[in-house]
Amino acid sequence: MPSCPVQGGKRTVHGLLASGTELATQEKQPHIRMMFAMVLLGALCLSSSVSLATQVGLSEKVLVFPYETDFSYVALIPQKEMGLRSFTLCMRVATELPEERQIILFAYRTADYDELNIWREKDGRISFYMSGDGAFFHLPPLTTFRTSLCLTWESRTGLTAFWVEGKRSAYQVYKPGHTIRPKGTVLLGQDPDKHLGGLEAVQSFVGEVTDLNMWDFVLSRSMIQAWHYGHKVPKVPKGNIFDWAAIEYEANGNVMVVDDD
Ligand SMILES: [Ca+2]
Repeated sequence: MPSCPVQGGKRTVHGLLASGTELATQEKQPHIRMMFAMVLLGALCLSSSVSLATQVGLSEKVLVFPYETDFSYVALIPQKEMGLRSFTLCMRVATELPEERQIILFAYRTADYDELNIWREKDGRISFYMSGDGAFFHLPPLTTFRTSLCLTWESRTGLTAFWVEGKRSAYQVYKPGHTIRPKGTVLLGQDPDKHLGGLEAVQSFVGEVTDLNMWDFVLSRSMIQAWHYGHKVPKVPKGNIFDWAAIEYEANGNVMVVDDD
């Protein structure tokens, strides 16, 4: 299927394949079977381009958000509920957006709260918000070249830091005792002002994201540095909330999944 890059969509593709098999066994005529095959192929192409079929796995792939929109996003489905008292979140990100432009880099929202949002602010600082006021960091600027960016936070102490190219920022103490609430939605590309809505083009992400991984604990310095250099298990544990190689996601709008060349 050269013109139809289906990424192994789970629910939709399985459903279509199952019904296609039933039809094919009922009808023995070869040309009829061919027709079913073509219909099935067409349905698969359609489902990959217009629906929110869940796809699985982005190993060696990059998400490209080519335009500023208020509708393009990728929803990420976590492997476990995100009621969190600590985490490490890592991704590689590149953008051409001008320096003074706000950019949403990661948004996890429940019905009433921005649970875990990462921004580049208008003044260039990188910020981290959990349900209210944020923590702001002066980091090297995001550019057209990929930056490896991690964020760690631990509720017991409140210690939080960004890690750029494997190097840690100064710690800040942010919301000790806080718990991130479960049962929300993670979006890349857009900041929802309400759960599953209120998207604004002027805050959208334009650029590339790859290798996003998340753990429900704070990785050690050596693990974060190993991740930065592209190492995997056993030097870096697999993400137990998001593991890029096995990540479940739903792309909407103008988002491209391309080979990481
Ligand atoms: Ca907003």
